[in-house]
Amino acid sequence: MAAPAQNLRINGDRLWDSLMEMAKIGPGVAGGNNRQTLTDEDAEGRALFQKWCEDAGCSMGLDQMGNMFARREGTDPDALPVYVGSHLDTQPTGGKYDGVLGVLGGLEIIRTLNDLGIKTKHPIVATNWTNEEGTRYAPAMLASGVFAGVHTQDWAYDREDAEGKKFGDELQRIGWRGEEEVGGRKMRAFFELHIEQGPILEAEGKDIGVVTHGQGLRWTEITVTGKDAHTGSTPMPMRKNAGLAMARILEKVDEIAWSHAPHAVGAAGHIEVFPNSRNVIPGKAVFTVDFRSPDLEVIQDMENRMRLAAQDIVDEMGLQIEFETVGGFDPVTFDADCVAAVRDAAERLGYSHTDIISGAGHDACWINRVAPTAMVMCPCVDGLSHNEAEEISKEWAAAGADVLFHAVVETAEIVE
Ligand code: HGY
Ligand code: MN
Ligand code: MN
Repeated sequence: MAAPAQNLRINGDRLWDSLMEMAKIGPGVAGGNNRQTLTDEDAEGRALFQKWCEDAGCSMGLDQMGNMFARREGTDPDALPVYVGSHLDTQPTGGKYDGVLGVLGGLEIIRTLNDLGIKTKHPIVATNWTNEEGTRYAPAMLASGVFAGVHTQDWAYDREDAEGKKFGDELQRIGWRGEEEVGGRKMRAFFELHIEQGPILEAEGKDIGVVTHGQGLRWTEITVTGKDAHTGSTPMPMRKNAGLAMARILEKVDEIAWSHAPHAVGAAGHIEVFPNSRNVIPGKAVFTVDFRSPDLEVIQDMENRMRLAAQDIVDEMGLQIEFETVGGFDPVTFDADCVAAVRDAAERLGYSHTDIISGAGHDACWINRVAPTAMVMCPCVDGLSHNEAEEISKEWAAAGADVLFHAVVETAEIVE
């Protein structure tokens, strides 16, 4: 396949302006974003993305999970399209670039092809996957998971948020539930541009991460039940303190992750105690343990040891415990040809690059099950993400989008 000419680049200023424009929707309180899935802010961001795509001459497809597919026609309408995208939903205290860079990077490819009057054989489809973050509705990557056949749509529709609102009802309420069956689309390939969300690329002075693998993940929601009681008048030996049990279990989670240093990680980001009153010993604690590693056996070892340790802790304290797996996927190996297209593009464009394993989960991890898939990463400042202070440079954004452009267009085959 003919590669785009070396000097072909996207319009970095236009990409940056679009990022800043999208960041105005669902602003956080400290310069980032709170545009959680299926909120009115998510709906507003979707509408802006749709307008931009239609302004770029795309037709918009929308499936029953709210996944958005902006199609730029190729010269061969029967050729399998090349998909490129990520997610517009954010964490509650999210940054301006996590996910958004990948969606708007895909749109920028289409805008640049229009500017240059370049035709491709294969159509190109810029994509927004619903609910990648999994914060409001667990698990993460929910809609790309339904698309890839990992979850049923009915199960996804029944997922509830903290207020008991169901995913399917909220998708209907914001007006972004399409008619199209989920998962019917066949892809020639899928590419996703994403910020690294870790420190490696910046520390090594590399512009581009060529993502060869994604580490696996396990989310286990744990409910510990003790007994609400007065924090003042209840003698220590009589207490059934669920909060204390949670603290001891989380110490074990940390110890177990460290035992598999340097690649394994473990923590709990979701932590609740009930009734959460200053003078009541918590009778219940609910928290989600997040274990990750590039090695499936390590993930399984961490999970098994954590469950045994947690059971010992609650048995010794006379409390009850329940475990529920609420998310997870095995380590991912991306498609060698797509990965090579990314690496060759970085080389051709003269960007410094290194192979990297993704620490975070991405929609690409599920789409890799149904289409040849690869990812491009750019650095982020101090490796910080899932924090409103998340920051990248305009140059990093442009470099990542340039490499994405070359990999996508080479795969979509330019028609001279
Ligand atoms: O959890 C993750 O890795 C992703 O950011 N949703
Ligand atoms: Mn993301
Ligand atoms: Mn994220």
